[in-house]
Amino acid sequence: MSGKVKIYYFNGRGRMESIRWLLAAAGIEFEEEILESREQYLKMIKDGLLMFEQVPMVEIDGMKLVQTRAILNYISAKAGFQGKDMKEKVLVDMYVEGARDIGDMLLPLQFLPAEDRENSLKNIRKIACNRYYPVFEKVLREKGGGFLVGNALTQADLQLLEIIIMVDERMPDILKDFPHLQEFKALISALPQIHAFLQPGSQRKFMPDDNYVNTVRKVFNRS
Ligand SMILES: N[C@@H](CCC(=O)N[C@@H](CS)C(=O)NCC(=O)O)C(=O)O
Repeated sequence: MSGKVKIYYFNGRGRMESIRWLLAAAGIEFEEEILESREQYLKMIKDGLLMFEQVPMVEIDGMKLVQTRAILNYISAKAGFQGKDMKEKVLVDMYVEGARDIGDMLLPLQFLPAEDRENSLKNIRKIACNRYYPVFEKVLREKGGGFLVGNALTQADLQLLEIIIMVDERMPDILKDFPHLQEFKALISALPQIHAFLQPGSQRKFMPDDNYVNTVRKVFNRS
């Protein structure tokens, strides 16, 4: 790999967190440029760093990559996290997108007025428990546990674990009726690179707070 990987985003999870997970799981070291001010963001645009004037942006292998899914797929391909053939890859992609459906519901949560968050959480819980978690539970049950696809770690395992942990943080009892998901969570969390990433002091970010939301609004000049 030419040069060190550098990622450009806010000091928070948002769309960058899955990329951090993937880099950590792949054992690829990275440094972060934390976006804090509008001036910094405008300078990045002026300098031609952001193709669509958006972050996440990741400098890797002499390229400046944007678009979250494209970045995730590139790192996954490098790390061998895409399954062993096309049929495994399409399953990986389906599971990743399914897990991201839940992530996409969580993403705007902190940006909602405080009084609307509770309702939104209830809705996320309902959808996760009735639609998405049963699918993953069934996949794991029928496989007899282990990884979601094939016999090796893929992007699907990482994406699902990230979502499970994020949802757990807000609803700690949500896995009670999903024994295979509980087992999966324990298994993948114990893999050495993941275990290290889950420890305090790693490059994993915390749940978004109002400070994070205010910074994002300031940088993008939004109310
Ligand atoms: N499709 C893009 C969307 C990226 C995106 O919307 N990023 C937000 C921050 S999380 C952004 O830069 N917004 C600024 C803007 O769109 O003006 C991706 O998946 O990376």
